[in-house]
Amino acid sequence: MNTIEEIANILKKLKSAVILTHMRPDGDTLGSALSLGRALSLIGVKNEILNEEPIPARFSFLEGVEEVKLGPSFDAEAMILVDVSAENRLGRLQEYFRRRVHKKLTVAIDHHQSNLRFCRYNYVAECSSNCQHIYKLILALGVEPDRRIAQALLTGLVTDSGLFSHADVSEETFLTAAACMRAGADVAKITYEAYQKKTKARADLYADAVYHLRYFLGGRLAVAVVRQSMLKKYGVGADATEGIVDFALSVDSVAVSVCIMEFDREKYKVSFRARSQNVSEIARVFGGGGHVLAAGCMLFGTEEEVLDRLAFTVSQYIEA
Ligand SMILES: [Mn+2]
Repeated sequence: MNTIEEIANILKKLKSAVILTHMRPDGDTLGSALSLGRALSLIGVKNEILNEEPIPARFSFLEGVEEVKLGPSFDAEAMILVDVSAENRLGRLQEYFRRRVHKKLTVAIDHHQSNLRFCRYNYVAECSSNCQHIYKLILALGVEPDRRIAQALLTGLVTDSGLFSHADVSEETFLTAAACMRAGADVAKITYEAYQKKTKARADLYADAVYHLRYFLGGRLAVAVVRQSMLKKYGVGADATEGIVDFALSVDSVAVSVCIMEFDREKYKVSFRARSQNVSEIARVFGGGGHVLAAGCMLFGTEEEVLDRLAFTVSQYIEA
């Protein structure tokens, strides 16, 4: 693995770069990309940010987010991946990456312990949000964060930490947040816009999923099910499921909470949360990965088959 200083020295020498973000973009991958992109521009490195889909409206308050593109507009010297733990997390941009990976300089900055180190240069260390790493990288580039950089960084810090509530929040998380505040970031605006605010349709989906939570293993496993029919009924997209799995973990008997979202017939996107249990290990059984306390995978089959497999596998890990 490389150090932040090594990564900074590589980036400083670039003429141009494309910054790649992960599918179902969140505040951390966008905050990482927007702040790093701005810092690179300030030191004269031409760059653009790509995501496989249009950015959700709740991030439209972030300056520069309107310039995030679905595909490249120039042939960049390097590809920089932020908050991307595996190639398949790029979604449709995976092919773009694969076609260039042997010709271009590739750099990854990530905070997922499951990161596969698939770039030429990698800085990977587990922490609360990738924006913590990006803050250090920006300083190593010799850039003093301005208000726009601070706002993007704090968005990653706030959202990935669940409003500074997760077990991996550290002293460094708060010190980085303090530096963002000093540079003019607006924490109340970020918290409301990127984390709390939801449409009524999304609130309705949330209420429905929470009302129908299913419990297994004597209440230690809670599963929220979101079917295609529910997304249609409330007129919301897949990103509307965010937060449901966190609610399920708040029930006092629950050690592991799961949200299964049917994204296609008999195809489920599965999210795990825990307070102490290593759910990254459980997700890996199904070919997924993530963080110790927040992970994900895909599962295929009918809803009952998926629930059976989940309950069985979680029972193998959970302490009796
Ligand atoms: Mn992240």
